[in-house]
Amino acid sequence: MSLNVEVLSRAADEARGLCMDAVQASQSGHLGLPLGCAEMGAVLYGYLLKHNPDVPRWIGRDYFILSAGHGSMFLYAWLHMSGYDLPMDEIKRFRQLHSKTPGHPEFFETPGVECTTGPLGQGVANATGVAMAAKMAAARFNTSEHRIFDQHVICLAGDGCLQEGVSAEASAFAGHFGLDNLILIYDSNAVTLDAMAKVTQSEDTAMRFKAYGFDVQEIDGNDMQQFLDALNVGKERDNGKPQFIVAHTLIGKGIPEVAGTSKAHGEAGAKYVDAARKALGLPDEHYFVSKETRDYFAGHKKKLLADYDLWEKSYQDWRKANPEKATQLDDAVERKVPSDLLSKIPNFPADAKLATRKAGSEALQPLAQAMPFLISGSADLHGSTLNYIKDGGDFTRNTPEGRNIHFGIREHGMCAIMNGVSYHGIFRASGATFLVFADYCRAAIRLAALSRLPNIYIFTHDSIGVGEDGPTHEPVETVSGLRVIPQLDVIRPADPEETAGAFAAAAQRTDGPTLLALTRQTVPMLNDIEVKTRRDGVRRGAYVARREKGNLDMILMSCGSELQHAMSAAKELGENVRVVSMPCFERFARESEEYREEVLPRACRRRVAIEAGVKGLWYQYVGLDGKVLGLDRFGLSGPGAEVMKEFGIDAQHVIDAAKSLGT
Ligand SMILES: Cc1ncc(C[n+]2csc(CCOP(=O)(O)OP(=O)(O)O)c2C)c(N)n1
Repeated sequence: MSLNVEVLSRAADEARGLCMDAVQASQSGHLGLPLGCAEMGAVLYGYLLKHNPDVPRWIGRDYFILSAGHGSMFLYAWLHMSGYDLPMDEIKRFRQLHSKTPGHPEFFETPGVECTTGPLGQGVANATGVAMAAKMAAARFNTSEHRIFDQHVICLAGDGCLQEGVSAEASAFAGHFGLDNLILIYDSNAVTLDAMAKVTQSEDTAMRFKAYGFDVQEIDGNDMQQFLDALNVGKERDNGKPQFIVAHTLIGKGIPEVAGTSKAHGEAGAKYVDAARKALGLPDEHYFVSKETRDYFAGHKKKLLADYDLWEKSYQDWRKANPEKATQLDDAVERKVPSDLLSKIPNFPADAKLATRKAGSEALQPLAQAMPFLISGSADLHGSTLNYIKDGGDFTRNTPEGRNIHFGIREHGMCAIMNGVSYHGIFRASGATFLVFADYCRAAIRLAALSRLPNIYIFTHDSIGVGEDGPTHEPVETVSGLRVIPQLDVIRPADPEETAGAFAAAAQRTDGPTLLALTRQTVPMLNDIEVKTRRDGVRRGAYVARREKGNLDMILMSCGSELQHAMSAAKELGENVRVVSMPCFERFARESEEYREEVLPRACRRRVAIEAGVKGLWYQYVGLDGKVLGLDRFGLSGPGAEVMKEFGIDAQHVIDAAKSLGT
């Protein structure tokens, strides 16, 4: 079937009309991209994409990711036209409270929205992650008889996305690992927000992507046939190269007063839309979609559903022929995790002397066996982060079934790619680096939290205990900085058994990401606390590590490598002192009021907390009457134990602080 340019051109203009109406009504939002890319939207949603509007999460679909999330109305208009559960009422409520059409696309909020985008560049890396996951899925599940996974990942990005470093990290990764199922469309409209793009960029972007290992085509993005031809070439070229299509478009096309200028970018064109709508041949009726367009998309949907049925038939045959794989796939899609994970991690010897990163390495192996879809990457630090899955193999262009991902020194890219893997919906993504570099990852971690992606961050070298590498490598504010991200669990376990609990808790949490903060340095086994208590306690975020005898007189609290000091201090301070281990503030906050009161009884206000980092967040537990030991400054270069001593991170200082509280 050839492209019905006439009908789709009309549809493109009507999509323009929807965007104009929605932006005009909300007096906010971006007109430029939806207007400039309308022809491309018509080709994608009206012709090329393999998808099923009735089953948005169909595992066999093509993925379309709008990296330039500010152009959200582009997506909403085409999802609406395509017959997703996105009625016109929602288009009319663009950017209004609790609508399905939020300012920027949000995963979960709108059927058909694959990723949360808006922070520029992220979507390019997400698309890379989806493409990698699609390769991994094909390698694991396709058989010589059945190609269940045979899909393309199409990403639309603008100048802004490609200026952001994260897209460069991800694209270099995509080129290197030969993700030829990725098609990146560059909406090259010569305009950014403040000004013409030439004010800030003069590189040859096509050459840049060629250098990354992409195949490059250059087209007029407002010419539907050219665009379709380029997409088809891109889809057919299974040559180990991702595809880059430079699509020259006219930003704000349809509003001559602003088209082609930076004024077209936002909502400035809204005041001209009445005339613009007329010039496009649209009637006075707002939110207008003609019967011809409706009929076309209804017909197209029928075809999509017929294609889906064909796939479904082959899928059912595959299930019959491969029942084991089918069960695995079901489990993966449902994010099923064995409930007895923790018991699969052997106890550590009571005399073990391990860093929690090393304990983590040992905990990871049985988990990886029990969770075949867990993948583990590192930003060139597997040797230090110790999260390599033994016998898991490496992901390479020739071995896409490999479970260890070598992200290279691309922390931001790694975390944004991990998001893509999670959006794809089959694999559990874990990734590692030094904790201090979490700042490089923060934008992606924040989006994982917002989108409730079940990523696991295995971040090591978690405090001034890092030592000789000095303050550049010693996190002091980082753990607290991460704790304030909503929906992110930060777990800082105290010893190997708590580490086992932390890994199991992270694996079992599927409604959001978990960050594990692990030590570089050896920590003692806290044998005074029952193994079971240490392991299970982590799940609840905080627990009584040492119970007072007699009346409760004082509470010492801590986490990570400093819990040992609280435990030692308690011994000195007497029987009436309780120690509370607090490996995860967020988990503790989710516990019932009763449990929290049980662990930290309100009546006891003599409290001391110790953590080798900034103190602020501890005051919520310590209160005005208590004391916090930590450091509100950067660390020092020197042997780790000496740096800890220099800043008073030891049992003696806990004892002194406790004694200074008075009665
Ligand atoms: C990380 C990030 N920085 C800044 C912004 C604000 N912003 C939104 S769109 C935009 C300009 C993007 O230019 P381009 O990608 O060319 O989009 P177009 O003008 O073509 O719509 C900026 C700076 C953002 N959304 N994300």
